Amino acid sequence: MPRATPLVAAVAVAAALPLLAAAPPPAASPAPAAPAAAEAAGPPGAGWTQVFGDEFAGTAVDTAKWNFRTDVKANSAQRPQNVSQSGGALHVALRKEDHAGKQFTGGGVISRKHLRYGYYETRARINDGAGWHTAFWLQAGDGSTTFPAEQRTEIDGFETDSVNPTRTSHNVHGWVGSGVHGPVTYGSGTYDTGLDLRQWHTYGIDWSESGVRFYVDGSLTYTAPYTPGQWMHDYTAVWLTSIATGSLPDAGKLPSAASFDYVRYWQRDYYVDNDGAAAYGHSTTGTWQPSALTGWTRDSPVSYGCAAGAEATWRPRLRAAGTYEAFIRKSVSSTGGDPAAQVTLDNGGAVSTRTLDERSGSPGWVSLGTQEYEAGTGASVSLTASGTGCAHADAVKFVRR
Ligand SMILES: [Ca+2]
Repeated sequence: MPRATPLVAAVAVAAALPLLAAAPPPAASPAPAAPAAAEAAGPPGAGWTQVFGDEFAGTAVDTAKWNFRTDVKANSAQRPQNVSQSGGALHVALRKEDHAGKQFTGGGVISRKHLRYGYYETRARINDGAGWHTAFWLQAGDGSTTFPAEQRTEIDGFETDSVNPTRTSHNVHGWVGSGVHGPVTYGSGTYDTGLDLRQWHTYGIDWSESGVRFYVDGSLTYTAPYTPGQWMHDYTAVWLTSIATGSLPDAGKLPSAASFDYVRYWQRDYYVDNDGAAAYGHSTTGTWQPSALTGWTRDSPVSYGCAAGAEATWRPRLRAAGTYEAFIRKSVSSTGGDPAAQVTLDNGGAVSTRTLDERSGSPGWVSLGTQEYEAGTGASVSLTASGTGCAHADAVKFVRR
């Protein structure tokens, strides 16, 4: 088990600098060898469906999937020109090059798609030579700045400083945005993997409601708590990046590259919240207003509807047929809650209803039972106000069993 140490170096602040005159085109990076064919570690357990990924098989970055990292941080400026694909992998060129006030350039890609719980995996190798920080990590943003205003969750599948090519770290951070750190950090610190990370290795992140589990080459290496009450759980992009940090890079080893063979994301459980409107499968009829009650995550809104018949509906997009246990997240207001809200579960054909008493008990997930579902959007959960008190809508989840 890696030792636990506070971790702050990975989040050092660097202000963006104005662009300087363009430097001459950099020399081409050496072509990294194609990755050896190897079995992916894959997600732990059964029931997963891959719903996002890139094998980096083509000769150009798929800009429909990816933004480029273009910030200026620590010892390097990041440039789209430094990212390429060849030999079945994505390469981030690391260069001695004057740009944007820095003497070195790195780069990376950030997924346009933002995701949440699931299993993320990449196969990567870092460069040879000191001075570079390569990472596979999750955070909001589009790569134009290190610290987007909307950043809340940061999960680092690996962060490796090339000065120590056998050492890495796995981390979870909570932010309040724009580079301001929140009170939540669960870091493993830096530990020695016993592996040469300049060679290809797989790195996995299993992010669920119960925490975050980190894997290297299929072995569980670290578990961090990150349960919904601890900090906001936003939707995050996948970042595959390399920048110059720490002591200045060893120029004699440049140009070089950090490489990523693929990135894959699998989903198993399906959450539908009321914070994303129809884009996330949530819709309402009648009048619903923001509630002061706390939702299932620290920052998840709750809304309330008081008129009889006001209805909130959550409709998951199940990627695979199978057995799921459905839940609705119950809110409690001992004076204003609806004592007889109606919960309707439609599994795509069979409909069942039950009464939810929001005036007693504790807030939390309430099971609606376990049954078979088809893939697709046929299933739904609806909450209907009885007209006595006000019904409260937050989220539902379908957990694979
Ligand atoms: Ca909510």
